[in-house]
Amino acid sequence: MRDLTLLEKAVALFPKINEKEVSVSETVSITRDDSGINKAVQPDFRTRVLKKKDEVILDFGEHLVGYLTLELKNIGAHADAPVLLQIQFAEREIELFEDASTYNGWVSASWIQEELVKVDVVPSKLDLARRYAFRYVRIKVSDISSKFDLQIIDAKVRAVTSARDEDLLSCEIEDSLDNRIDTIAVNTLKDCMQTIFEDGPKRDRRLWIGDLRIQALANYVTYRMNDMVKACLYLFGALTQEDGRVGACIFLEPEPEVDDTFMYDYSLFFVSILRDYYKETGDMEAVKDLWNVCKRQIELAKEGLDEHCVVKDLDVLGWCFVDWNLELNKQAAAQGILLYALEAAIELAECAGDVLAEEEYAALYIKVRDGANRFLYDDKLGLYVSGSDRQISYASQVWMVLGGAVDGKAAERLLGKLEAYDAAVKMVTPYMYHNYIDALLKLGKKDEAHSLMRQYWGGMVENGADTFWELYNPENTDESPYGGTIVNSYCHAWSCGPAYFLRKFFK
Ligand code: RAM
Repeated sequence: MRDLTLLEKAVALFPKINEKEVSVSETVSITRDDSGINKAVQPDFRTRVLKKKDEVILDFGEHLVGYLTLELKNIGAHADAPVLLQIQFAEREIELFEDASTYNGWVSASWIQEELVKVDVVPSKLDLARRYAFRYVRIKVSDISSKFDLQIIDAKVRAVTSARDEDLLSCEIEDSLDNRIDTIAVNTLKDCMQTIFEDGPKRDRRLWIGDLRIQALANYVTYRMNDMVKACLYLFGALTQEDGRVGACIFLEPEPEVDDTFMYDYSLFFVSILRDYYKETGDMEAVKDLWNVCKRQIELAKEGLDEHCVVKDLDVLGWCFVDWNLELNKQAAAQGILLYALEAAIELAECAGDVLAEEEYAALYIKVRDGANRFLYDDKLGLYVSGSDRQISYASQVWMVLGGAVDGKAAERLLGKLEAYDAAVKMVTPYMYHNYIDALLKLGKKDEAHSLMRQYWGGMVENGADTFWELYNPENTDESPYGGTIVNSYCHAWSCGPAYFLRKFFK
């Protein structure tokens, strides 16, 4: 369904993209041995005379999103054949050691940040049309005529983001690790802020709702581009699926369009993002415009309940997202997320003056909570179980706490038991860790929340992160749900949450 009025409002709120020219910080070599990755400064690339198979690695000193321009010159005879260049872009050094030809995963290999370019005329300026996300660029002369050599006399990037440095709220954070984590989280958010809040500028470069929830929270304490959050909410509200369901993500080009993927949790997060936005801005217009979209999401979520008000389990991958752990059963987490969204819907109903809806949701909340505690709670274990195999996971307990199925001391006991339960299915993304930290904060466990954030995001810092990653499993740093780390994204929106936690709770 397309609501053109909402769509027009969304497009009118799109931010301007700011551009900044960035030069190479250093020319480097990057090698790998048993001790890990070694980076060494090399003579400036401009001084190199490149023959067949020679290469240079440019380090721009920071993670960027943008367009590369190379100025090329021939040395020796007139260019009598095209120059064949292989250009690789990497967000992290490790990507330079991956072999694209061996990738065989289920996400398209076309995301791999690599170009093979033929340059017919040299000297010339080579402008790469595609936008890339990177800190490093490796340029290899794959082939060149023996009659001339190549010199790269300049390399520049036109870096783009809609975030403006001058708008960033300043924040004094004394502890050096916290300060570093905040800076990296802010950079992550910044590079994902384009016309919309993108999930990752390397891949998928589109508006996903689960990512938006966290980006919006981080935005409120950093760049405060609240109209951009509003634009994204209106896009989701304007472009729903045929039955009025909010889709999991939106494409912007060639025309804004909703994806055919939907996820039980992602559709419901529309309600909580609008509630957070309203709390932040007091924007009644947005609540009025989008209230019916919220109501439809609750109606559709109800269709997924059985006679005991328990979310019916499905084994189709992706029916509900929750985390990128492929073993995870999603039923109990979905139940908790429904409760979480119902709480937001009750608040919004009150502010929209929709008394009937408010009463209906309050009654439904109690039934869904009772359903959780009667049918998804194992008395003996003292933990929530999920699916027919009664799986125990972090995600299930965390979402039950966040949804309020359990609270106070009982919730503290639940999380204590969880930590002692070794076989519990673990979390693999910063996205799910974010929710765990949120649950600890909800229970007033500020110190534990803070130290978990330092430990987990600090692990990425130790691994040299310039921006935070899509996936980080400390127990398996090579983890990828896609069948190969070469398509993992290393500047991923849903990992920018520490900026929100640090600035709002841990100062
Ligand atoms: C990944 C996307 C996005 C996330 C979805 C569910 O592929 O990059 O971050 O929201 O999965």
